[in-house]
Amino acid sequence: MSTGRATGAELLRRALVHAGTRVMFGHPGGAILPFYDMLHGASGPHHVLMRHEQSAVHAADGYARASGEVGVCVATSGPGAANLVTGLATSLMDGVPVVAITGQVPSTLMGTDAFQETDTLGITMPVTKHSYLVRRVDDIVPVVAEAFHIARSGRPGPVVVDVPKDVQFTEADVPDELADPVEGHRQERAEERNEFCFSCVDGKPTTTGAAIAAAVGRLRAAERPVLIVGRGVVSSLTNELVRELAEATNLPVVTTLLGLDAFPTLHPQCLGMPGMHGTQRANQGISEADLVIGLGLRFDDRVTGKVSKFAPGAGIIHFDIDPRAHGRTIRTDIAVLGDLRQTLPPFVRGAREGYEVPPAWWQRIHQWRREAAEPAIPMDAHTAQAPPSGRQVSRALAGVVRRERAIVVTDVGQHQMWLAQELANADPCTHLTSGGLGTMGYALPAALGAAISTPERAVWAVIGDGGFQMTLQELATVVQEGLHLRIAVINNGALGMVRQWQMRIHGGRRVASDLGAPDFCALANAYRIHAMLVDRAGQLDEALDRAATWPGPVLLDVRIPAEDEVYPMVPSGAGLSEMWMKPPGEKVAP
Ligand SMILES: Cc1ncc(C[n+]2csc(CCOP(=O)(O)OP(=O)(O)O)c2C)c(N)n1
Ligand SMILES: [Mg+2]
Repeated sequence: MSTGRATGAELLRRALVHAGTRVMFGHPGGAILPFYDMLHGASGPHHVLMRHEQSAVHAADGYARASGEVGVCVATSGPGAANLVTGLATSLMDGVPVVAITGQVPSTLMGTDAFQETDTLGITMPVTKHSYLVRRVDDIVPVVAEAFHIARSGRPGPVVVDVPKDVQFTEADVPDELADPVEGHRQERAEERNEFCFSCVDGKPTTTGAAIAAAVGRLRAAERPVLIVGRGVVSSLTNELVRELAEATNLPVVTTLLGLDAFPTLHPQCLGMPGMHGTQRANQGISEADLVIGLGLRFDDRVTGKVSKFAPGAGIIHFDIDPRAHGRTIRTDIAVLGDLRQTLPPFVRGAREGYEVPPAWWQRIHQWRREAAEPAIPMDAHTAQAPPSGRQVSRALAGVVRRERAIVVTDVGQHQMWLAQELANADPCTHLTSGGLGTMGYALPAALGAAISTPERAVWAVIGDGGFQMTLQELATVVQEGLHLRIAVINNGALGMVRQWQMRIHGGRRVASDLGAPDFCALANAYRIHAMLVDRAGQLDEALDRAATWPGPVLLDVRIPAEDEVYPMVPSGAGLSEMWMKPPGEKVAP
């Protein structure tokens, strides 16, 4: 039985609607035009015309991170599909659910080097959870359903669905299931179960229940435990459980870059970010711990520093849904495999029965906190006339973001690290950044996607002058969609993070890291966006307040000195306890 006939292109549109897609981000072209034709006069999904396909994936990624739903993007064959690659890799690294629809040349021309033909399946397979080439029109509906399932189940990630043009034109029966009501992405994800998981204790496979019991036992014996939380906590919506665990046991909590919104930054138990630009108390805490419990993180090299010096005296317990993450970078004593929504509750129940972190451990941590306390930044008539420092700007931005309970999306570089160090977030899904791939150009399109998915929240995009110049064409999309985005370009006239490495690690030899700068205000004005120049510290607060209340998109060109550097810093190859608190050679504060 069927509910009529439709072309493959129309089936594709209906399958997306059926999967809960309200918005998709794309850029058209010949091989995907039958699909675009079906959008003419259709009730949905709403299509946002991005100015570059890389931005389309980043926008879908920002949409997904801010809302917890699957982000959808669309591109044509050949150059369109190839432009998706960086965005797909970004989403894969950070475990973000995205479905990308691509047009392909007609089946009869495939393999002939046809106009705009690329092997999309081959190119995208290594940067996705899965890629499909749909050869038969009857496969469109089930493949789209499966693609959404793969994108959001397990460790979420991107999936590509490549549809040749002739398949889009072919007519077929409309399957009955498209008549069913749509449940919405978030709900379906919450109902998933991980019933067949196997875990490991001291290298021996065991059931997840036994591993959790062993983990509780290790915690009870711990004198200097540290909890590290990552993005898995945010994407599994277990923030509250983590807070319950921490508060019931008084555990110190370290939050990775992608876990900064997994636990309230200003909570007295929060030690901040670990790793290359982490806090002293987080890195020192890990280095002296006798037990590290990781929840939903990958222990990547930016977090661990030199692996042999990572938590040298600690047992490691690692909860993660992705079996590949266990033991990949560091030795793991207890690997608990599964969704945190299932594995965390029994662990929390066991942990809260009679265990509390010994006071001596907190005394040690408080000592580091006092040692590294950042002094308030003085502001007098003289300093008010000088350009603000990177830290000053980040602190002010963190303040406005906190007051507004805004979503903040950062790009990649020094500004990203300063803001991560200053962030004062309380809510999940409010700090978006490209952590794993470190993709410059991410912030503007991702912020655009977040603004569309979460209209009830203010959205700030904080972007370096280098990264901004990689995707700034999306200012046009911001205006076309009428989004009230607040954009702060942290302008040091340099590829600041590269410059810092050249200054500190490559003997001060600067090559290809000085940018100069165009007039970003004039550029914003060309897109009909209101813009303000901030080149004196005394202007900062007022400019941020005006931006926060401006009734439309607004851009701040914030000039900071190119010489500003991010500290603490763990130089590559060093252990976490060997961090530099100040530029090497300068006197370190006692
Ligand atoms: C697409 C891409 N190319 C190159 C890099 C390497 N990289 C990391 S940080 C950085 C400099 C970023 O400069 P800017 O955007 O101005 O930020 P800043 O560090 O100055 O705050 C570069 C080139 C990258 N992360 N991504
Ligand atoms: Mg810069």
